[in-house]
Amino acid sequence: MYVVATAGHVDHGKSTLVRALTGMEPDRLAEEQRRGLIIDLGFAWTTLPSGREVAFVDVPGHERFLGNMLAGVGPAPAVCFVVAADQGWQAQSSDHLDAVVALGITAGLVVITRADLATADQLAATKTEIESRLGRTPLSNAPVLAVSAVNRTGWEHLLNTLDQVLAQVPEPDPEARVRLWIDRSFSIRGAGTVVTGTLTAGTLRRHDRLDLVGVDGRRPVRVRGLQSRNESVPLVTPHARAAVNLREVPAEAVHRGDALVSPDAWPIVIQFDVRRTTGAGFDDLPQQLMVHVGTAAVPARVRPFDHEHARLTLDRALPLQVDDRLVLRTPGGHVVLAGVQVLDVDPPALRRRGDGARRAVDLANRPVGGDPATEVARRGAMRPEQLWRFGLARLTAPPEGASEKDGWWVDRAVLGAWAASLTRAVDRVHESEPLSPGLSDGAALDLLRHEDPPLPEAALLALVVRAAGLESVRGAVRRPGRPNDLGAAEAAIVQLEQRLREQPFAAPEAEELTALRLGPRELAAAERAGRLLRLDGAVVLLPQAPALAMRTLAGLTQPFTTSEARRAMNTTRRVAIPLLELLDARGWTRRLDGTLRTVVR
Ligand SMILES: Nc1nc2c(ncn2[C@@H]2O[C@H](COP(=O)(O)OP(=O)(O)O)[C@@H](O)[C@H]2O)c(=O)[nH]1
Ligand SMILES: [Mg+2]
Repeated sequence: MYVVATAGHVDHGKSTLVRALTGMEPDRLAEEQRRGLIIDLGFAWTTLPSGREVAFVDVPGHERFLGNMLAGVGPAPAVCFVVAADQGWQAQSSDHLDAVVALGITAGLVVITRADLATADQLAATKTEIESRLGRTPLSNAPVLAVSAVNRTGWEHLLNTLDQVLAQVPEPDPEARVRLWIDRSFSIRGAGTVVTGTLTAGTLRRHDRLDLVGVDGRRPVRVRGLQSRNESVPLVTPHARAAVNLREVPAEAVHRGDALVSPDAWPIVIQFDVRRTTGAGFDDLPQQLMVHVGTAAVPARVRPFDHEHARLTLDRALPLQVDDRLVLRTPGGHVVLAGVQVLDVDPPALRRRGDGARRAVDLANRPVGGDPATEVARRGAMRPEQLWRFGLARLTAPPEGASEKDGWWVDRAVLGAWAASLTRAVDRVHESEPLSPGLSDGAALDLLRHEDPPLPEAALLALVVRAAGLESVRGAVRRPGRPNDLGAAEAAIVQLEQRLREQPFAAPEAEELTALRLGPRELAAAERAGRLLRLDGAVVLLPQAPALAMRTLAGLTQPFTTSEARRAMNTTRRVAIPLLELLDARGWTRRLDGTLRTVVR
């Protein structure tokens, strides 16, 4: 199936043409039929003599309904531009052409209608005007033909031309991820919520799980049933008009401008950078605008970088990708101000003075379709899926300057810089704290997260450690080959350990520690390494001392005095008191009064 949107000034014969082509009534609302003016979108379809199926999205021509017109044309792959022979080019002919050009639609035809109402001169003048208006647009090669929908003159030529134009519309990709911009939502008794839209890529299947991206963010939904051309179908392939019956969501919760997307396949974007493609430059645009994309219309703030480039911040997030075409319009205004193309859906924060100007240069140098190498270099490391999500060319190998490592595409220069920075920090630690096991993983991550670019994910630390030729042992990054001991203090600690194993409660006096060159720093390092236990900072014992003390104390008559305990352990009050207090604190002994304790059993 092919999908064509109409465009053109009000009362030029768009709806009549669609009706004559399809035999269906595109003007849906009773009010519209009464007023003879369509204000919203109409839908109709037919099969051309060639067998080609075509659906029409009929749009309103009145300037007040430009928003609805944009929602109809936004997702359409081709356009049928209508101009009345007897009235010639009019104001909304220009507005609609601006919109079509801004949306980047290049496939289409121009139908001069109401030919029966025009003189030969009027017809010729209308044709000349159309050709000059289209001259400098991407539609300059679109065929222009005249018909009467009333007496069907030029009809066969119209059908053939439509057929040829559609044959040239690029084949859509049925394997692509889905993004169905919703144009209607209603509920049907017995079926529940039904939404409709133009499927331009990807395949919709019954029972599919999708994400609904709407005003309230993203929510998972399930496809209960599908219809195309009013018939139930198990799947819908592009291009097509699709009606999707959804589970898990009430009709009132879905609106035009919401989108059904493949789960986790799209960046849901609030802020992005764009390049102007048509219309006014950013120096001449207001800072508050209406952004139209797909069927959505969302207020946005503009931060211009230069005449051609700007950052847009939306009032709500939308599923967008690189190269999407957007229309900018004043809020409540009836004209298209400019067309823009999305360049970056994950732009860097602007912090310092001059960042905006630098960004303008970056964006100006960006090739159409994006540049994966720049994207990877800017972040240091990316998963290739992320690049695809942004809508960048689907590379199967890392771009120049990057390598594949553990499922990441890593920029070699950035990895080198991260590794160098980590090495410097580790060396600083080894130098200033020779007894420490190295730079803790937490400190290493903190360091790399403050680099430019920052390390994007903690899981990448191992990669940087490896690239730096360092090693990570028990939560610390260090130079490999460093002895697994306390360095210069090791021999003294071993000596002390040996003595304490023979006399577990004979804590060394200050002079002995000085002789062994064990100062507070070395003792603290030994304690951190689980080799010694310090009580009150000065009493140094083995970590096993409390357990050994318990064995001795359990052999005493209960309860016991501090002196009895001291004698049994063959030690001094300096050691016995803090040791007994530690046992109390651990709940291994209990204090009965000022002098008596008992072992807790
Ligand atoms: N004589 C004649 N009238 C036409 C033709 N096409 C449309 N009209 C009339 O023009 C008016 C506007 O047509 P309509 O399709 O509603 O225009 P739209 O606003 O562009 O959709 C209606 O009164 C139609 O009957 C045509 O080919 N010949
Ligand atoms: Mg109409």
